[in-house]
Amino acid sequence: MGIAPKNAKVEPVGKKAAAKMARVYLGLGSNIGDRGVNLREALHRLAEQVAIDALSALYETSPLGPPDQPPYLNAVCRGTTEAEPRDLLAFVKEVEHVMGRVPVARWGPRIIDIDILLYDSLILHTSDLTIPHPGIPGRTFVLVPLADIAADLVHPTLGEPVSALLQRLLSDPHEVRRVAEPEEWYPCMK
Ligand code: A4P
Ligand code: MG
Repeated sequence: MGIAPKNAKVEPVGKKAAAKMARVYLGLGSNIGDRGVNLREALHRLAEQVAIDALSALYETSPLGPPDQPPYLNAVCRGTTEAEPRDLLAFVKEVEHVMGRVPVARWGPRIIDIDILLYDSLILHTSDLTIPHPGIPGRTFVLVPLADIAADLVHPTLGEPVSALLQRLLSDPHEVRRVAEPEEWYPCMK
């Protein structure tokens, strides 16, 4: 058996180095089919890579985008994940795909939309991923559910808490109606 050099780092036998966990907030939306079932299925599938620990109430919201589409159900969840940002994007896109989402016009109707709203306090701009999600400050259908679970969370680039961002938006014409409490629409969050 060799002797370890004096300053060598000795890993404890049988112990894996702890993976870095990130805290993420994901926005969920659906306006086709049984919207509640779609959101529940998305949460169920997300649990494969994201340990979900908080969930907003469920909101019915008027559509942003082409007006001739049904209203949305929207919610926001919080969780922890070992996935790096790009891998998390690939994973949420895969969940959308498996659930049968087909590409339509931007902001067109969809079975499921999963947006990465926040990833720790990361600020990232690449061609296919922007974090924080740029829609956060302008959308009541994101800020209202986000405020349910993270009212005091300070937005990494705007430097203001979610509650303050929401206050500014009270004149947003998009209707946001609370339709179910978290434990009512997703009983496993109890
Ligand atoms: N992408 C970049 N950053 C992100 C991020 N942080 N999270 C890229 C997720 N995706 C991100 O998204 C297009 C591309 O954005 C992705 O391929 C990814 O590389 P998409 O989901 O395929 O298309 P989209 O959703 O039509 O476009 P976009 O611009 O992401 O729209 P949003 O912002 O998702 O808005 N009205 C109501 N009431 N409720 C809604 O939930 N949602 C939308 C979609 C429109 N109107 C709505 C709602
Ligand atoms: Mg999207």
